[in-house]
Parts: sequence; structure tokens; C-alpha cells
Amino acid sequence: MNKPRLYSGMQPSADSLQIGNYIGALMQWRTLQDENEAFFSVVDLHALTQPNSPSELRQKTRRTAAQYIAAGIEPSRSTLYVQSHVPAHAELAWILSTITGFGEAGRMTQFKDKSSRYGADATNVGLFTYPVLMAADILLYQTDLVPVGDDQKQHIELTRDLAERFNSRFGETFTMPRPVIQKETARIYDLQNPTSKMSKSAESDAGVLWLLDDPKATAKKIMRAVTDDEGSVRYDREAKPGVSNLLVIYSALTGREMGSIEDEYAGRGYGDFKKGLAEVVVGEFEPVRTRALELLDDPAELDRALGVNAERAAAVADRTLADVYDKMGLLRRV
Ligand code: ATP
Ligand code: LTN
Repeated sequence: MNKPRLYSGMQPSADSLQIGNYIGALMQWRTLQDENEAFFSVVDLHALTQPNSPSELRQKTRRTAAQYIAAGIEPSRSTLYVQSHVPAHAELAWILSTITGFGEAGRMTQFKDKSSRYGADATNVGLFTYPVLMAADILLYQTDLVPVGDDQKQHIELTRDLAERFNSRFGETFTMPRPVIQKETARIYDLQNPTSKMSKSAESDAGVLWLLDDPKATAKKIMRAVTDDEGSVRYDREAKPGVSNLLVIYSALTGREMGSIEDEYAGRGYGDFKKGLAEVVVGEFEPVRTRALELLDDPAELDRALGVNAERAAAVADRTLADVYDKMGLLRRV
């Protein structure tokens, strides 16, 4: 009965997820939900750190949740919910901010990257405290395991430091979470710029494969992917980043060894290989896309499922928060 607790989440920062989110996160979450008691959130409070129109944010939140479900996260088994539906997240984030050092938060590389990219005027305090809110997400659920990409490793380290600090100051309260870092081979790069990570919020979407794109658009992007002039389908991340990226996608979606794919396409051109890959990707995406669009056709039903899951999440989170308030000496309301 006592399965390890697992927690992960994604920001609703686009209408569609991209293939990196699918391969690097959703496929693993789907597998991990069998052996763990899993919580998956759509972290809409985190998304507020970037400008959004309110109607778009609402739409992206629903769409992200629909894609989790369509990709195989089962809301009857895993607790799949929207972060802002559980007020304890914001409350624990405040508490944790009072034990986080200013310098400690300032050392987070994602904050440094984002704030220098946006410039001092567009940087907000929420971006600075983003990792503290993430720590609250994780610690509220007494999480054992956190599957994330290696860009999030530093945030998990901070989460562990905060858990340890709180536990030693106020008594055992939080479970110490461990990161489950995805393999380097699970990292997908932009098809037009195969040395930078594919991302939902890329400046140009020419090299991004969207889960909800129509099959023709997806196939076209694959046919136009940057390769090299050697002409042989062979994995070599350094010398052939474009072809290697396509091979990684092929292998991740089919479960086939890289070598067997290389053998299949030996002596054939990139055109054939890309056509084969387009079939694989479209074949994988089609049922997910159809199911996601079906779910989005009935937003009331989707919202209802999210509501039920939020209640389940809140029951766990509220227990942890009450314990925290008590341990810190906040006067109990009678
Ligand atoms: P944004 O551009 O809004 O930061 P993103 O597409 O880079 O979004 P995140 O929302 O930061 O993705 O990440 C969600 C999950 O998807 C994380 O677990 C992350 O590791 C994974 N992920 C994102 N991009 C890739 C990628 N290119 N390859 C593999 N995994 C990825
Ligand atoms: N910061 C993460 C998203 C995220 C998260 C979390 C991941 C927010 N809260 C808790 C794991 C656990 C990101 O940008 N990928």
C-alpha cells in the first residue's frame, strides 16, 4: 500500500506541449504512475511570473491538463490538478521564503538567466521566489521522488536544503525529496537549431514539434529539419547534432535501439529517414491529439475532474501546512 510519493509539474506556458515535454516528461510520468503515488500539477501560479492575458492563461491551463490526460496520466489513479486550486501552495511558499537566504535565492541560475534576458525593468519578485514556490509544491506532499530535467536540479537542491533547515529548526516535518534526473538521451533539441533545447516558449516555432499540431504541419517540420551533408544516418551528437536529435526522437518513441534504426536506414538518404520518422511521430501524436481535443470539447467535464483531483491534493497539502503552522508557533484558530 505504501508506494513512494512522486511529484512533478509543468507550467501552462503555451497552447500545446512540445515533443520534448512529451518524451522528457509525460512518457516517464505515465510509466512512473504505476509504481508510485503520483501528483502532477499544472503550475499556473508559476506561470504568472511571465506576462499573460487572463483569457489565454485560463485556456493554456485547461489545454495543458487535457494533454496530460490524453498522454496517459489517469486522473482516477494519479492526482492531476491545478496548482492555484490548492491555496496551501502559496501559503507554504510564504513560510519557506522566511527561511530562505536572499543570497541563496540569488544564486539560482534559472533566475539569473531569466532576469538578465528580460532586463531589470521586466524582472519581477515572483521570478526571484519561483524556486521557493516550487519547494512548497514538493514539500507539501511529503514527496519522495521528483522527476525533472537537469535544468531543475538546482531547484531540487534548494528544496532539500529548505526541508533540512526547517526540520532541524522546528522538528521533523518534511520528507526529504530526491530528484529523478532524466537521461541526457531524453533531451530533445530544436529541429532548426539542434544545439539548443526545444522549448515551448522558443522565439521561432519552425523547429518545434507541437503535440497538438495537425499531422501535415508536423511532417513538414520534420522534412525541413536541419541535418548535415554527410548523408549517413548515424548517431554522433558532436559532429551530427541534427541527425542525432532525430535519431533520439525515433528511438524514444519506438523503444528501438539506436543501432537498429541506423541499420535500417544504412545506405538510404535523409529523405527516407525523415519520412520514416514523420510516420512514427504522427502515429504517436495522433491519438493523443484526438483525445486532447475531445477533452477540450467538454470543458465543464474537464473542470469537474480537475476539481475532484484538487480536493484530493488539498487533503494531503492541508495536513502538512497545519503541521507547519503549529510547529512554527502560529496561534491556532479555534
Ligand atoms: P518553457 O519554454 O515554458 O520553459 P519548456 O518547454 O522548456 O517550457 P518546461 O515547462 O520547463 O518546458 O518543462 C516541463 C518538463 O518538460 C520538464 O520536466 C522538462 O525537463 C521537460 N522538457 C522540456 N523541454 C524538454 C526537451 N527539449 N527535452 C526533454 N525534456 C524537456
Ligand atoms: N519549475 C519546473 C516546473 C515545476 C515543478 C514543480 C517541477 C514547478 N513546480 C514541482 C517538479 C516539481 C519547470 O520549469 N519545469
